[in-house]
Amino acid sequence: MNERQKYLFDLQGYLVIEDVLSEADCDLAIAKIKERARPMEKTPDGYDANGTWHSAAGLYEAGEPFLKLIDHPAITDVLTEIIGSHLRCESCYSFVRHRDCPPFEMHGGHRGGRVNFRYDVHNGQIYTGLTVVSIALQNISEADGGFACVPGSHKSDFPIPPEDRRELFAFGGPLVRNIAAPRGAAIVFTETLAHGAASWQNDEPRYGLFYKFNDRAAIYHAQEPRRPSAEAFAQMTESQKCYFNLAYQAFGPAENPRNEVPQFG
Ligand SMILES: O=C(O)CCC(=O)C(=O)O
Repeated sequence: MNERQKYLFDLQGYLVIEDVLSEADCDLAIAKIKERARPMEKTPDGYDANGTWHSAAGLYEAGEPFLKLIDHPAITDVLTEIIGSHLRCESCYSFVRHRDCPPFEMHGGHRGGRVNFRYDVHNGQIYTGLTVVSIALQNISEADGGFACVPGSHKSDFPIPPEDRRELFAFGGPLVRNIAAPRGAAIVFTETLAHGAASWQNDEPRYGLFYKFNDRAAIYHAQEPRRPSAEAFAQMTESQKCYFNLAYQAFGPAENPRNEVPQFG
């Protein structure tokens, strides 16, 4: 993580890393997501999806480019600096959203959430928890909608007052910014940041691709249902397999005391 990245991440709570995937990788990812996408009845907020939200899972089984994003150096260079030296990949999925879809309401936005939702800096070292890597498989402009956040809100010590949420966390409102990203970029953001997704406003659907990372010793999502299949593990390197180990830091079994060798696959 270079000084510019550190400055921007600390200031904003998110960072856009360009040129993570090539054009060909983006095309391949979109083609594989299209094959796997299934309609969702409800959005994560419980809105009627009305045919505008689809999701795709089991992406590791589809091979590249999904596997290389588990430990892509341009991404892990940043994550190991802001989360910790040993990482776990908590989940990987795609949401495909069509024009005029319901939003993904704003969530997060203060650092009082203990291990998974925190943000601090001491002696030049950033400490955060659950972190999202959102891959832009298309060129995304602010007018398109999609990922939106309140830059800087990861440092807030206070939750938003409930009576002010509707006004202050409104998409297009006074605080919330839509974030543009070029094709092939990764948007890295801490879940502690106030963020969500504005309704998509482009005729070409948004093929969102998301990875969630945590310290290997911490956990947010249930692991079992998200663990890659045997078919997926068979395609991974030993280093990639370690990202799916159970959560512990040290004093593990004799053959893996510091959680550095693959536990599954
Ligand atoms: O669709 C998006 O970009 C927002 C994703 C999001 O809110 C999350 O991963 O928690």
